[in-house]
Amino acid sequence: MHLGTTLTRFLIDEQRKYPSATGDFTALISEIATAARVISREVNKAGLIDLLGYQGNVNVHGESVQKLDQFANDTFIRFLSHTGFLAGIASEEMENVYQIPDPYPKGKYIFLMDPLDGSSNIDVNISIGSIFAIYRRKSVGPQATMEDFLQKGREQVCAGYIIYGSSTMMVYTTGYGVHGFTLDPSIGVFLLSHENIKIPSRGAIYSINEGNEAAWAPEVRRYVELVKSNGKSARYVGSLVADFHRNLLKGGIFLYPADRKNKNGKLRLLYEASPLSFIVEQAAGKGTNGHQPILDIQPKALHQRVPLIIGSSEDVDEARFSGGV
Ligand code: P6P
Repeated sequence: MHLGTTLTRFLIDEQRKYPSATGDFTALISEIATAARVISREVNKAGLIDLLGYQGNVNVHGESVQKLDQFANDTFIRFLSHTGFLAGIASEEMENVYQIPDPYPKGKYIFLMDPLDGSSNIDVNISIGSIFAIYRRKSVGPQATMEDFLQKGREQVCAGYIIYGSSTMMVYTTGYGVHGFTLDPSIGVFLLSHENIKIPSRGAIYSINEGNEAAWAPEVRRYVELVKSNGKSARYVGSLVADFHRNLLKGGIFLYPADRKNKNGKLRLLYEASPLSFIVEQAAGKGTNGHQPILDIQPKALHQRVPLIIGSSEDVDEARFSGGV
């Protein structure tokens, strides 16, 4: 495939390549990309909010101004509800599952998302991102059930993220490799910029919040000392998608382990760790909780947290932790 191909053309060609692929993904991913463009526009002008006369939650025109993560959540729902491919949506921004309302048809997939991760970084102009995962539903009734959402990450049929940074990029996999598309804002189209991404088997970067060192388990402290003695560089922006994306392209390891403050780590299993682990495994990397592949963990609750060690395969193999803190 030629770099610069549009996302739509790429999806159509992928659909032709894999007879098992249905047009559902082509339509779903296209709608996700549309939602991403709308969110990107809002994120990019967020810094101007004050200059544009937004006071609190109301702008100069009397229109309500939502927090950007709520806006992102509602934008994905607005663009995906009507497609007829989804039966329900779960989100970090919503305590409970969102059931696709009538009159929209209920589809055979369910969608999970962190609609805008790291949104606290917006006002300091650090890259942030949206993360999503798609599964086939297991239930057959009129509404999606919790069983549909509490599936192992290994069951994902699609996972991706959008990073709103110096450029807006969408990276996704449907199990046939990882592909990256960069938004050309002048024409509002995502263009293939990174085909079949593979993460180096070992990297020169480690990413962890060293401010938590006092709360780490001794085995985590020993590992971090090891990587420092091996000359790895510390890179940590405190925005999961930005840290993950950099390490995916350059190689390296990101760690948010369990510690005495966060017994199960801080990051969420279903809509952060699992989709990024599906992507990184498709890119020949690994994602674990320190001793088990993330994708093999049986979820027990929608918003459960999990320790996350993710990145270059050889680096993740070295970072094995029992989980005791
Ligand atoms: P800490 C952002 O708030 C976030 O959820 C992730 O994007 C990021 O990786 C992590 O938290 C940073 O957490 O505790 O290092 O500030």
